[in-house]
Formats: sequence, C-alpha cells, structure tokens
Amino acid sequence: MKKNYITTPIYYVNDKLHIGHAYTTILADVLNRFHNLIGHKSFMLTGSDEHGQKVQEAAEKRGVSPVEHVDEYVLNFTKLWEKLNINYDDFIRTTDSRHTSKVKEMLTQLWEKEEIYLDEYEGLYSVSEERFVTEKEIDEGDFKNIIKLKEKNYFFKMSKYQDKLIEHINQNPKFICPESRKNEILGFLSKPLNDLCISRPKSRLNWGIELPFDSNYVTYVWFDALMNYITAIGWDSNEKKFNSYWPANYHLVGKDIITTHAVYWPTMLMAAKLPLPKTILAHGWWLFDDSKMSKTDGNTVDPLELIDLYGEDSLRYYLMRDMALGQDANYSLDKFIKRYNSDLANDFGNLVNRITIMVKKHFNDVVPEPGDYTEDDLNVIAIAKSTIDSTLRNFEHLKIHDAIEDILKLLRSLNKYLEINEPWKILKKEPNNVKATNSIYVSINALYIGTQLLHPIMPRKTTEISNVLGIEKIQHLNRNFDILKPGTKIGKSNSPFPRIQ
Ligand code: ME8
Repeated sequence: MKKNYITTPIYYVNDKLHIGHAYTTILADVLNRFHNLIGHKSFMLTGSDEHGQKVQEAAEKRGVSPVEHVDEYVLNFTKLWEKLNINYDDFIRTTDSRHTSKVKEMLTQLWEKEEIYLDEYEGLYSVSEERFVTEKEIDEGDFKNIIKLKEKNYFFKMSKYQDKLIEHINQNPKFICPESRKNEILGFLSKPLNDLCISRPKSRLNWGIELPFDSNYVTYVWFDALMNYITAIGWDSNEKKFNSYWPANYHLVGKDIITTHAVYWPTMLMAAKLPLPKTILAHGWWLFDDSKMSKTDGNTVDPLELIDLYGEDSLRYYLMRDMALGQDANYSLDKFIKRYNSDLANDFGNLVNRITIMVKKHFNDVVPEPGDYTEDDLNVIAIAKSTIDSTLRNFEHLKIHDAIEDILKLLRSLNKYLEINEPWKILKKEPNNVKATNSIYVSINALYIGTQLLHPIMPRKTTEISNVLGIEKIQHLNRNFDILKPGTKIGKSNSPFPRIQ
C-alpha cells in the first residue's frame, strides 16, 4: 500500500538553525501527524546536507577533519528537533554510506546511459552558492562573491528534459504549489535551459562524493543532496520499501530552493526513469524587520531560546498560525506574545480551566448526563462537527493557518455559549438544572473535538489536556460528538497556558 511520504530540505550542517528552518520542519511534522491522525500511514524524512566547500572550510578553520566536524554539528540538529517534538521517521545524512553508495550508483547509471558528458566550461561562478550562475541570475538575485571560472567538468543533460518538464507542470496543477511559484518556474523554463554541471574538480574541493567514473572529481552538492529523498527510502536497495513510499507526496521547501527542486530534481528523475514527486510546496520566508531571516544577515531568531522561555508548543502554534502558506511573514516577539495570550491563554486555556473547574465543583469530577438538547446546544454541536469538516478540507489544501483559525473560532464560540448560559450561576442555586448540565456536557465534548484537531500542531499540550479530560492518548481522530461519555472521570487542569506578562 502506498504510504504518505513527506520530506523537509536537508539543512546545511554548518548552519545554526533559526526559526525559518524550524518552520519547515514543524510544518512537515504537523502534516505528518495530521495524516497519521486521520488514519493514513505517513512517513516523514528530514536530515542534513554535509558535503561541500563551506563545510570543508569550516572544518579547516577549526583544525578538525570534515568527518569530525559534521559528526559534532549534526547533533545540534537532532537536539533541536527533539526539543521541538518533531516525530520524524528517518534522518538521513549525506555522509551515510546508504546515501553515498547510491549517489554513486545513480551517477554510474546516468553515465552509462550517456546522460552525463565531459566538457570545458567558462562562466561566472558563485562561491557562496557553489554553482555556475547566469548574468541574468546575478542581475535579479542577491549573489555575493562571483568569480570567473574556466574548467573541465561533467554535465548532466538537463536541457534535454525541458519540454517534458514544462508539459508535466502544465498537466499536473498540484506539482508546484503555490500557483505563484509554479508561474515563476514556468517563466524560468520559457528561456533555454542549460545543462547542469554536476562535478567539482578535487583541486578545488575534496569534501564530496567521488565520481565513480573519474576520481579527479567529486559530485556537485546539489546533485548529492537531492538524491537524499530516494536513498533514504531504499532506492536501488529495498525495492518494496521504495515502491511503497515513492513518489513523495510533499517535498516541503522554502522559496529560496524552488529551482533546484522543481527543475534540477525532476529532470534527474526523468533521466533515471523514476516518477516525479506529487507536490513541491514552496513556502515563503520568515522575515525580521521586513528582510529575510538568514545567517549572513545576522538577523536570526534562535528557536531554542523561545522553547526554553515559552515551551515548544507555543512556538509551533505561533509559526503555524502566523504564516499563510506561500506568503512571507514578519516575526516579532511582541506578535508571538500577543498571539499566545489571546489564542492560547485566553481562548483555549481559560476554556479548559472553566469547564474542568465546573465539572469538579458541581459533578464530583465526572462528566454529567445531559437531558434534551436546546436549540443553543444543537447549534454548538453543529459548529463542532462542521469544524472537523473544515479542518480536514483546510489541511487537504495546506491552509494550516485557516484550519487553526476555524478551530479557534469553535473554542471562542464555546466560551461565548458558556458566558450566555452561565451554568456556574444556575448550578449553584439548582444543582440538577438540565440546561446548565447540558451546557457543561456539550462544551466539554466540543472542547475535546477542538483539542483533537489541534493535536498535530501542539502534540504535548493537547495530550496533557486530553489526559485531564479522561482520554489517555489522541491516536485517531474520533469524529463522533459525544466522545466523553457521562461518567468519564476528569482530572485537574493546571492552567495549560499561563498568561505571559
Ligand atoms: O538550502 N524563512 O539548506 P539550508 C523560512 N542544504 N524558511 C527558511 C528561512 C526563512 N527565513 N531560512 C531558511 C539548503 N529556511 C540545502 C537544501 S535539500 C535537498 C538541500 C528553510 O540550510 C527553508 O526550508 O540553507 C529553506 O528552503 C531551507 O531552510 C534552507 O536550508
């Protein structure tokens, strides 16, 4: 059976990861958890990109070997993902032998099929991007450190696949998302496509995978890195596993690396006669004061600091809620705290406290038995049910921020419903009042629905809350309304989201 397969970029091992990297990884984790929640078998891959000039230079600077350097640095990644509660299924390193051996195998196959040739090339080379660039790219992009370079190199016949790729993009509207990125790539492909230089002479760069047909060269980092998506799942080694995952459902990337994913990668796959991924999803950038957050500009925000201060679920929530997929978003601590206080402390946290306190006070810690529903009750039940439908729809269209907003609307409407019905006042005077009892029964069940739906976004907090509501684990989405049956024992809530002052 085909499984749902989601990938993140494999980040450069040298980099200190900031909330931009955290965003893509959290997004993958949220989608992965969501698919598992609705009963799909889903698999998430992340990893580290460990070859190339910058790594070689960083190791030299520190006076250690590249292997020692990457072995040490990769731990920063796994530590951060653990702190962010990222439940990845596999972590691939481009220095893993399961990867390097299969990159060589791919190169051998393409060489034998004459998809690769040797040629001398003179052109403009971006040292920071580690690739040849065109004049036009330089005009339009933000390249530093461009040099003129003439050397013999190996080239992949990428241009041969230009028409086929254009046709594929036009015939598969979901291949590149969002639409704006698809148009950008079609624009790029409307001009002649060059062949892709896939080697670097060892005189310049040692730290890479040696070409199997010429030991004077190593493989270009992007050819090496892109292959991770198939080497991790057993391409050419475990056919059964490979076929149950490939093609990937989602390659999640930032818009900075859309060309490598939507042009280089599919043409490589075409040459290898492999199916193309179903969707390449390029999200926008996290900005700081309106400019892209990046190491070179020194304007990054460290996710570890935010996790230590406010917990990983608050960060996961903020990043998912405040970026509309595809668009850029501006980060500020002020916005983070406002979002937390209004949505999590006020709307969600207060609701949990309110309801659990009433169950404790008036019903001895046990979910009460409802009577005949009023129109008001039925209205709330209908909102809860339609929130399940809209969440499923929004996730399918990757509108995570809209999904969250709908779930929060449900929680807000529950707070309002309780404020109008004031069960706390009525039950004080009349402990068996049906209308008041109903409002507790209906709101606790609707709260559980909201908690389940927010589970992929905030796995730890929603598990804690569901424990308080008497459910041990949120495993599969239960679409029934009355999940918390009368008699269910409720625990004590410890203010899941205390206000940040
Ligand atoms: O490009 N906003 O790795 P990388 C949002 N190794 N996302 C951001 C971001 C920002 N300001 N900054 C970074 C590489 N990202 C290659 C990938 S894949 C075969 C090889 C995220 O460490 C976003 O996902 O530079 C972006 O595409 C990625 O980090 C770049 O990570």
